Amino acid sequence: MYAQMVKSTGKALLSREEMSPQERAFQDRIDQGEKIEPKDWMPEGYRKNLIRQIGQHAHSEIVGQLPEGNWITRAPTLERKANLLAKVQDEAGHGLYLYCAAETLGVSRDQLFEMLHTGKMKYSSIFNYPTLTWADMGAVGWLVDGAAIMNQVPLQRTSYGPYARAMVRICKEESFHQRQGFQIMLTMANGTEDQKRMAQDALNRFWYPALMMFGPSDKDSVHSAQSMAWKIKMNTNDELRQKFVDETVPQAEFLGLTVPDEHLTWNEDTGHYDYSEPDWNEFFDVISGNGPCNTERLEARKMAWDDGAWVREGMLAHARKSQARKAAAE
Ligand code: FAQ
Repeated sequence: MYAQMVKSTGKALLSREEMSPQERAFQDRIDQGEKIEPKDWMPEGYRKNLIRQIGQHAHSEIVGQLPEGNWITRAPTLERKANLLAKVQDEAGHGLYLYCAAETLGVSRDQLFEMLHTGKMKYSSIFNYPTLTWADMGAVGWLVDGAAIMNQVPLQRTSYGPYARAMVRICKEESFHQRQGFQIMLTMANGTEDQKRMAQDALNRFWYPALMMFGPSDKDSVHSAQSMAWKIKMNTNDELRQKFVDETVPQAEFLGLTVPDEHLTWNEDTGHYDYSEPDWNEFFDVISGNGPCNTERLEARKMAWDDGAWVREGMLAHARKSQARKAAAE
């Protein structure tokens, strides 16, 4: 796995004295806020760690279409259907920009797919949970896209140029997604008793999985220290999780819904909410492949890959014929 390769370089967090002159000059560029571009020299660990993070991010966008795609045919109105369809298409686009960004680091898209399909690369834990009711479309937009934005807005300033630039458009679109989700929640929370119950149930089921999207607590995060030194990540997992809780709790109050955490309290001293941690055993179980929908999600992706073989083969045959015709004409 790429992450293991990064860890196994044994070069994480070198002091300035331990760095080679080339590594020192690279770190200086990062510290001065310069962007690193594909043809620039970069340490092997930087390249591999970026492939890992961008690749996982791309896979998350692609696998992330499945829980919502499942509801397009069952959306309650034509307007809701059009909005959801547009959102799911946006996620496909995000995956494609991110695969392009990863490709600039010398990995092919086929290799990335192979790593996804064989379980060597992860995708976000959140997409291993089922979407059981229409209210889940509200909760996914509000909470899942809300958490994604919290994480991705700082990534617009990440040190790798192609990744940072991809984030700009992605963040704009995720903001629309978050609002459409919140609007679904608002409608349901102010609807009939049954609709309000469905909205509350969706919040109950998605709250902790949304908190898990930010990754393990800082003490268990293996990549944060090096990724932050290289500005591949701009904040720690716990910092972003706290920010998400602080912004989302007042939104839940506005909806008239209850965050399913009996220990949730505003802390005057810290100026933040105190909240309960997610069940980390569940998190590690889900990212090890044992979540409620892991098998289903991967099967769906593998089937899409296999079903698309004839398109890839046709396009390659067309490219070969065009090349041969061009060569013959010359
Ligand atoms: N799920 O050392 P750390 C979206 C893994 S986009 C699965 O803290 P890191 C849009 C981690 O990979 C959502 N695995 O790792 C949308 C590592 O394993 P490895 C995706 C996770 O990288 C909305 C191990 O645990 N966003 O939702 C997760 O420094 C709606 C140790 O963790 C991104 O990918 C997790 N939640 O921090 C689409 C943003 N957390 O690789 C459709 C970019 C951790 O060694 C519908 N990524 N792991 O085998 C990041 O910011 C970081 O990669 C983190 C994790 C913060 C996710």
